[in-house]
Amino acid sequence: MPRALITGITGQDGLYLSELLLSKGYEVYGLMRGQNNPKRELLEQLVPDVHILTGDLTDLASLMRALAEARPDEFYNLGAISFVAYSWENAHLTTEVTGTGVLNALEAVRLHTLATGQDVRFYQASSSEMFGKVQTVPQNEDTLLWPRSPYGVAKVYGHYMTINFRESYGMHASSGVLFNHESPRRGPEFVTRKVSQAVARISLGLQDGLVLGNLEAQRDWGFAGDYVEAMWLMLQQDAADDYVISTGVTHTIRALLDAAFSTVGIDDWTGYVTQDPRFVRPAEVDLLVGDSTKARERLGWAPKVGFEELVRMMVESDLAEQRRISGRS
Ligand code: NAP
Ligand code: F7E
Repeated sequence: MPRALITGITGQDGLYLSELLLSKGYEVYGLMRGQNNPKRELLEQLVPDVHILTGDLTDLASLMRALAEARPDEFYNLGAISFVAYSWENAHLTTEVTGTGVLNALEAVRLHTLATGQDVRFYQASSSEMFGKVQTVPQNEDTLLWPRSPYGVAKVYGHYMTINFRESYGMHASSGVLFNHESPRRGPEFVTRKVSQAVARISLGLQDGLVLGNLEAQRDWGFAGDYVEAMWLMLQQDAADDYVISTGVTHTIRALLDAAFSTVGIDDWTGYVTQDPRFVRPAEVDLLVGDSTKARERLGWAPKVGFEELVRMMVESDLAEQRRISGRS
């Protein structure tokens, strides 16, 4: 039975990846931080077969302990401070967790292999935010990186450190440059879930309107369930490498609003949405659209869920949740 250790187990991707690996017969271990993590209950409810270990990406010894206990064949480093807007206000902390945390994870794996002789394949959760002020459209594995946020800068560090460990120590370390991927499990601070939750509440008469920032930004949004499959595929290859994972189709926030409001029968949303500079970022990533030709040709990976279906899935899930919470039909 193969064994996997996942950091960021309580996050959106950690949940989907653990379900995927459990369905493939893996023994799954998940690293959870904090002495009383509020997400523990949900984790135990959704994936009761995951073995929970405590630890933190900023604490090398805790990672070493987790590795000694899990003895994984595969290590998926999904843990990060992942909210871009927050990273300007907490730049140093973001650097420590999202950037230096990758070095800690790589070092822990390298030292574990030296001590035990066990080879561990490593996955790093890199991000399209690294492309930032995009130098080509669409973006692929050769596009120059030009991050626009402390989060993006930290991810660039982790990305190059992963490549460096592969080249310096021959580690099977792969980096997935994933474009935005969403789901009903997306945190409510991200724009897709903020919109799907608000649209559900507005249609049930629980909320009057929605306040957003920049409506012109464009994102290449896919479904998280599809993207974790790409992570797993990368670690099944003979040689480690880097891959862009995306749908190749981009939409504005306005198009997201069109799709979400139309799900509840509202064609003109302008009366519900206002803009506030509070949600506008100091530097924006205007146009993200990925080219996943390499992943398609070498991994045989392609996204299954399209934009409209994804948005409908999220709004319908939030409608069900809001009906349950409020008792309204
Ligand atoms: P998420 O829902 O925000 O989950 C982040 C996870 O990291 C949570 O489990 C969180 O734990 C954990 N974490 C935070 N600080 C930590 C620390 N100091 N030590 C250990 N773990 C820590 O993010 P996601 O959407 O699942 O994304 C997974 C990974 O992919 C992240 O690295 C993200 O940056 C990257 N990524 C995401 C996307 C996307 O569109 N979703 C795209 C590209 C790359 P708590 O629950 O305790 O906070
Ligand atoms: O913003 C605009 C905002 O916060 C998307 C993370 O998973 O994907 C995610 O980062 C866009 C931006 O995601 C609001 O300005 C407008 O242009 O949903 P988001 P993100 O910043 O793209 C990447 C790939 C990651 O790696 C990250 O970890 O939407 N926007 N108005 C808004 N965004 C938010 N959050 N809230 C608004 O009110």
